[in-house]
Amino acid sequence: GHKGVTLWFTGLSGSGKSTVAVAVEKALAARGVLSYRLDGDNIRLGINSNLGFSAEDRQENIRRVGEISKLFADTGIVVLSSFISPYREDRETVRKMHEAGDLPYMEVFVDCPLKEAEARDPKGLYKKARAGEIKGFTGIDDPYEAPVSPELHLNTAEMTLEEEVAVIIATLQERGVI
Ligand code: GGZ
Repeated sequence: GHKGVTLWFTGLSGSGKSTVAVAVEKALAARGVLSYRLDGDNIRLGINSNLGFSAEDRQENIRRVGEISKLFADTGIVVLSSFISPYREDRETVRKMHEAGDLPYMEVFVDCPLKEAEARDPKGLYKKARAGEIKGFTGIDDPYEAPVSPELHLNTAEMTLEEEVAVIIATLQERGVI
C-alpha cells in the first residue's frame, strides 16, 4: 500500500508535461503503483468544456482540477496532473487544498525554454498565436509565472526523459509515498 499524492506538472504548452506524466505513469505501473492522469487537453473536452482561457476561466479550470486531484489522491492513487497553470496564485490554491486535507503534494516545474516549445509546436498553436489567430496564448501574449520554489525543477533542455522520470520516482520514494 502507499499514500496518495498529487504531482502537479506546470509549464508552457509544448513543454513536455504530458509526455513526462505518461512516462511516470508507465514507471509506476511497472512497480505496481496505481496512478491516474489528468490533462488540460482532455479535461477541457469534458468536465471543463464551459471554460476558455481568460484569467478567470484558467483560475476556475485549475480550482476544479485541483479539487478532482485531491479526491483521487485521497483514495491512495498517485495523481499526475498536467496543466499549464500559469498563475502562481492559482497553483498555491491547489497546494493549500491538499495541505488542508493532509495530502502529499509536489509541484513539478517542467521548465522548457519558450524557443524550444515553440520550435516543437506539435499542434501548430504557437504559429497561430504569432499570426494573431489565437489571442491570449501563454508565453506569446499571455503570462506564465514560473514557480519560485517547486518541489522538483526539471530543466528539460538539459535532461533526458529517462532522467526526468528517474528523478520523479526517486523523489516519491524518498518521501515515502511509493
Ligand atoms: C494556452 C491554449 C490556449 C491558450 C488553447 N493558452 O499544448 P496543448 O494546447 O495541447 O495544451 C494547451 C491547453 C492548455 O490547457 P490548460 O488547461 O493546461 O491551461 S490552463 O492551465 O492555463 O488553464 C494548448 C491549448 O490548451 N490551448 N488555447 N490561449 N494554451
